[in-house]
Amino acid sequence: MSQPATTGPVRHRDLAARAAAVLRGNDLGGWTKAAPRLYPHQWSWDSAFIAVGWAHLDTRRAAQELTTLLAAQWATGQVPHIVFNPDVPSGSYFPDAARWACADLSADVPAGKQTSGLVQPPVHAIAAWRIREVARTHSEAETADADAFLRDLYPRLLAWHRYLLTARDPEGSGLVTIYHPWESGTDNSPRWDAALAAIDVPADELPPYTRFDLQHVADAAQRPTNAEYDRYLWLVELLKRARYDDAAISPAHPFLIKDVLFSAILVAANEALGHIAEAVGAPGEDRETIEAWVALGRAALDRAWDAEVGLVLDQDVRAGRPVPARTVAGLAPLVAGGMAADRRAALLARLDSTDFLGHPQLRWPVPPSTSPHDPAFVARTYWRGPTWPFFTWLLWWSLGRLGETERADRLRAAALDQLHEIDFAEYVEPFTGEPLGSLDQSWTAAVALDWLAGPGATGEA
Ligand code: 9WN
Repeated sequence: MSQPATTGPVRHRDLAARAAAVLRGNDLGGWTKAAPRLYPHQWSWDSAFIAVGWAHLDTRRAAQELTTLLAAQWATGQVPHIVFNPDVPSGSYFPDAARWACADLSADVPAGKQTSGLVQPPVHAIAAWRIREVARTHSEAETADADAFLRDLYPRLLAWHRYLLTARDPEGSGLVTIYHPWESGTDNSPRWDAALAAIDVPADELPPYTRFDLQHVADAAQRPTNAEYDRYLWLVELLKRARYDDAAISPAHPFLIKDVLFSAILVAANEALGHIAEAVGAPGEDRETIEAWVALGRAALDRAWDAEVGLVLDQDVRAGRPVPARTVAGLAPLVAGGMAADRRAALLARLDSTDFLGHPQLRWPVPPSTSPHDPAFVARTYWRGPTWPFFTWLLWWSLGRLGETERADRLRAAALDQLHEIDFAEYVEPFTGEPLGSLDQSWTAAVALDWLAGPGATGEA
């Protein structure tokens, strides 16, 4: 859809109105589907970004988004990566609730909920705290409601983070272990290529399946390949055999990776949880625990630095070696914060380099998911090159936290320029600006709303 030839504040106001319409269009009352057709369920980390967007329309609705998601939290503390919408006709998304069979296999699933058996990066505490910050700018009544929401959510968030720090890090290393590429949220990133290639899929043991995702994109090349899907589905079968029990999964699972981006998000989320703990008057003991988690995560990210690659690297636990992919995940300490001055300078230089924002062919200076210099870079394929607006938001938010205001402002300006031309696409070809994947993707609209609410964005503040 071409945009009307408006400029400045009017152009931005129009974008905000269209973003709000996307969220409202995907709203199913208490929760928001990730995309109109491709993703008709509630996704975990999408929900957190979506809640940040809702906050600018209605802070109570924003709170409800997270409350609904966390109501599906397992007894272990894990927050499932998908909460299934039981009203969606079969054939809408695969793997569906029946294929996961979580409630049949695990007693930890809350009664009446249909969920997946994986997790996604824990952005939720960050979103919960941001809702409260936005509420404070609105009214005392909204702030009081936001405080009540935080009091209700706090124990669940604490249990969620504790699960990640224990069951997902039995070594106490400060880095979270993921069991599946879907847990990273960056599904077919080159980060996972070597580990996936080492997995043999016994054709006679993998139950047959039909992909529905390809019906919703213009070109199958935008999505992961069938070979990748076979491995994704085989990993799910293995998790089912272990009845989704962490103790049973850990020793033998063929995909065990310490994910630096996931771990960095957990550090930032623990900082947010610390603010929440203070706001709700949590015991001092909790606050000390949370502070220790922050320090543990940062120290681990410091050790994950690879001087030769100039990025932090994931650690493949099974193979016993780091994963030398050049992707945005390598910039993870910028999200975690608190690094030494020389490391911070090196990471910022890397961000500005032709690996990321400084690449001369970029349509807009927003980060490609995989560096165009990585041999596995593919401009139109999912996590192998395209830019993802929600990820640009995460980086922008992180730069702001680091006090890198000018960089953050530049990034927001570029991101808004992009948003005017992509119909709230899920991801975007970095050189041509072609919108890819689903249009009207909820988290793309949500981050647009957050950027547009910020000072200067409308030209009026
Ligand atoms: C699998 C919903 C999700 C995002 C992920 C993104 C994609 C699913 C898929 O869509 O993953 O979880 O079917 O490809 O990679 O980050 O949460 O938007």
